[in-house]
Amino acid sequence: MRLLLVMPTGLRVGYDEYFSSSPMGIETLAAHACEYADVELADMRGKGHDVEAHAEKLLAGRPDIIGLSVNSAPHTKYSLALAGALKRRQGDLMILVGGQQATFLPEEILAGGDVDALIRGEGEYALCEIIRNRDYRGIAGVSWRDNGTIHTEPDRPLIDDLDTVRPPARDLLADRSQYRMGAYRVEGIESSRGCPHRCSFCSIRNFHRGKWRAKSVDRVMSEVDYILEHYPEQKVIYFADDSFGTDMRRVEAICRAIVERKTEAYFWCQARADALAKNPHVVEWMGKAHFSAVLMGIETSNRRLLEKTGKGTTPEQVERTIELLHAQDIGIWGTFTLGLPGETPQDTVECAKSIAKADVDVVQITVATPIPGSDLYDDAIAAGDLGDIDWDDFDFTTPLMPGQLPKEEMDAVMHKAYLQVYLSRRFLRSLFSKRTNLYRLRRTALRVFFAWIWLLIKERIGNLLSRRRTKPSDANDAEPTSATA
Ligand code: B12
Repeated sequence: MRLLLVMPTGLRVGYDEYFSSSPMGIETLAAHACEYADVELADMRGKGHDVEAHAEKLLAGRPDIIGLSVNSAPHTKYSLALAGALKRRQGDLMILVGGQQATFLPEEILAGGDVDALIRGEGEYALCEIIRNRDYRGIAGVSWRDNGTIHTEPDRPLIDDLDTVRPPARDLLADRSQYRMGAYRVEGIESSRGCPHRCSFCSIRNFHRGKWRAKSVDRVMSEVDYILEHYPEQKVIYFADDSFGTDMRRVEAICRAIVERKTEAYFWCQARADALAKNPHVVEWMGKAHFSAVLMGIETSNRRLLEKTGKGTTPEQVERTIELLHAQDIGIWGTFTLGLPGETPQDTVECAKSIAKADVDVVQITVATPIPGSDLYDDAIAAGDLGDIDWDDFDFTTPLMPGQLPKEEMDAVMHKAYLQVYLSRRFLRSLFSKRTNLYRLRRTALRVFFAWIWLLIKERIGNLLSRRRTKPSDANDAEPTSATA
């Protein structure tokens, strides 16, 4: 039995070119499935959107089953088109789909008729059962299609002991040079799953049914040791958890264990401001353990809007955390959200302006997007706000909800905010600071920023040229140009 697991390409705006980490979902699935099948992995990110050429390539090894990881909204349209192209070429192929986005859209994904079955939630054990049975019917956690009828098997219980989840089969994607952000080579570790909080814009709570589960410190460290041993190059190890700081005693234990390793590697994680602000001594341990960046959802400076998200953090906690992290020479990758429900056009402009005032080292601004599995999505569907959905528009820069600024205005506000951050005197001066991690991170941010500007310029030029080439009569049939094409 030959199984090919595929990480589809996603955003058309070029994200994959400047930050790509290895697809840990399919690597983890492979580590389990290889007991029952010959497994291969394909990472299609950053390789354009030509589904016909991709299908041709993927079928070269005559797989019996192909599994697609539809992990974010921007993967959806490409994945469904790819499934069609695969099925047309090889009718007896079994096509499976899973992932964060797919889990919440079984009917829509199966309705097209090219995908045979969809695995909701964690995929390790359901996938192994499918391979063993050579059938997807009757397996918990699976939705499948038969003659136009969609069958929904009961939910599969969450994996109780995460230490039983095997480490990702990194060896199956041997060329890891592409997994980097700017100058940093990155390797990820999933040390926990889920998040106990309830932010209106996030889907993780529903994906993991409100539970947060963690691997043991020993188990986490065995993955750290594997990476240190097998990838000796200078690198960042990032914890891909949604909320690494949920148990700060565990964070301290991991940091102590890292310190014992005396490694040169850097560490990144994603954590909330409240957890860090309340535990300064753990932040000190993070400094000792060589953490060089923390991704933190700052969202908005507007207290009313922040409260409405249900996130439960405060602007004061954010400020305190920035001070604590900077004191340890740990950079902050701050993510900000514009267009939150209840935000007026004036609020949007003010929130965008305030981003430059936060002393953050990497800035990521997104537009509030109603992703499936989130409260925003449920509310938007209930209100009939989304109309005909084009998943390519769910790129986190396109306003989709009523009350948000129109695309062109939102783009202008966002671009101005980025310029105000990265060209500010404070930011540029800090590039020469003595705090090594901070200036390294800021230089990387600046490089990524210029790469992004270059992509925007290329996109604009492409749009202009294609408009010129398109006669007015067939303007409606014109394909949107893509920066990655
Ligand atoms: C690390 C990460 C990234 C990394 C790399 C992701 C990657 N695939 O390599 C980076 C930083 C590049 C990234 C980028 C983006 N990400 Co991201 N990312 C994550 C994060 C934090 C961890 C992913 C991970 O490795 N998990 C660990 C593995 C083991 O779990 P998994 O991938 O979910 O796989 C399991 C199941 O889903 C399932 N499964 C998955 N695929 C398949 C396939 C089959 C066949 C089967 C049977 C099962 C199955 O089984 C697996 C094992 O249990 C997740 C949140 C999360 N905790 O998962 C967000 C998340 C997936 N990302 C998200 C988003 C929005 C994005 C971006 C669009 C952000 C942006 N604004 O640009 C981009 C998209 C990039 C693109 N190419 O399109 C959202 C997606 C929500 C949605 N519905 O759209 C998530 C859920 C975070 C969130 N709550 O908002 N991301």
